[in-house]
Amino acid sequence: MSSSGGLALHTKMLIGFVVGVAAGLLVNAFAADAGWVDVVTTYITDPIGQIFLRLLFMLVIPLVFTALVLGVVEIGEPHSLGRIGFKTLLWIVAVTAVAVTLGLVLVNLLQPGAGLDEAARAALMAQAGERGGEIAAQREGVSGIQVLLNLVPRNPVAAAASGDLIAVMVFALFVGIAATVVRTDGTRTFVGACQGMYDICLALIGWVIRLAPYAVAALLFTVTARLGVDVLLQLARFVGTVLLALGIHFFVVFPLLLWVFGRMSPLAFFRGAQPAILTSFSTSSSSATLPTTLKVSEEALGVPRSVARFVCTLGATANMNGTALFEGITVLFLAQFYGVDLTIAQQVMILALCIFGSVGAAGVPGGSLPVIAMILAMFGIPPEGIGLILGVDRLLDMCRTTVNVTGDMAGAVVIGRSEIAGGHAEAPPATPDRV
Ligand code: DAS
Repeated sequence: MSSSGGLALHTKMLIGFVVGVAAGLLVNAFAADAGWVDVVTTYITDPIGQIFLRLLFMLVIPLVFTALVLGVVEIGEPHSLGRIGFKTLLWIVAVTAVAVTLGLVLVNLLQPGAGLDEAARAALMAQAGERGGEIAAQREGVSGIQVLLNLVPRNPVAAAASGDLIAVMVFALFVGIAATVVRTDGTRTFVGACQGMYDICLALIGWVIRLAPYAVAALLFTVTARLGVDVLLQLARFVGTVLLALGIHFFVVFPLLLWVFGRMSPLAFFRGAQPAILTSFSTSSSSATLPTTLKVSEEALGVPRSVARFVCTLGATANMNGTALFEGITVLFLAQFYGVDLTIAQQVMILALCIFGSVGAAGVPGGSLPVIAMILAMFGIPPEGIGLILGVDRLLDMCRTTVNVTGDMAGAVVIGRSEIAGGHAEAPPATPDRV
């Protein structure tokens, strides 16, 4: 999807948000108990929202499975310099884990979703419960050891059928490793088929996301007709929590990593990275920014070409610190909003899901929404809550994409400096843009 299409889409989502909220507030103020409201929500707005969510659900398993298989194969490819591949994998997992942890700590501290009137919350859950409760029931009373055993699926097809996303992810990692080690015509054909399936999923996400403005209006109407203006206050707190977390990661975590591991002045880095930072903010797409990311990394930040090309290209689809942080905050915010208590063990599971789930997020506007929908359903949190988030997704997607791309460049600098220090690569010749 082109960046202009993304901007037009986000603008339409914003319009859907305003229309849904305005209509919902009017109904809440003047006709909250009218019989026709239940008819409208039951036969019009709720089905529209459900169709959109089901279309997202439909894509999650094939998207995440193929993204993880391809990511592992790419890192393990001999041509991709195994040493750099290992350093890139380490960077992706470690820095994404920091991002998600930061988000989970802040959403637990600030509790942006708490405080809803109990009766209103019960009404929302009653409407969504038959979808959220089933999955949650499967996980009640599961011991910590059993949670670990469940990570390895006895039957990957059954895991996929029951929406057990983390078991599917573990299976995909095993398949990716085997496809890298066993090199036959058959495995190469299989990897090619995975690439084809991944490309099809990206195209389908692009089509499904075009329905988002209508789903936003329908889902927001349903919620605001019941809750009134309170929901907007909670939404404002959600946006503030996400922006605070992204800001800390961008202005504190990245400078620390660059200074300690990249031995590079953070100011020099941000000065050199500015063109890619501004492009990612305006396009909301890591993929659309990739040409600028590569140019800036090699010319302004002095990253050896072999490192820049591998780290930035893989990072554009697999290293999404901002997205992972956003996924974690969104899941916990909606758990608070609907009154679903999550144990520490469940939050650790969500941490892992967000780290690997961000690998499965597509580098296009709204690319993370299918994974979020699946994680919500896994923990008995009504996925309808995505409608709330969609309404404010434009600003948040611009900000999290900026963090994603900046994380790719910071990783390229740290790994590039490590390769140069180890004598494995030459520092590229200085250019006028060099910082
Ligand atoms: N817009 C995605 C990207 O391009 C991020 C996301 O949807 O979370 O990085």
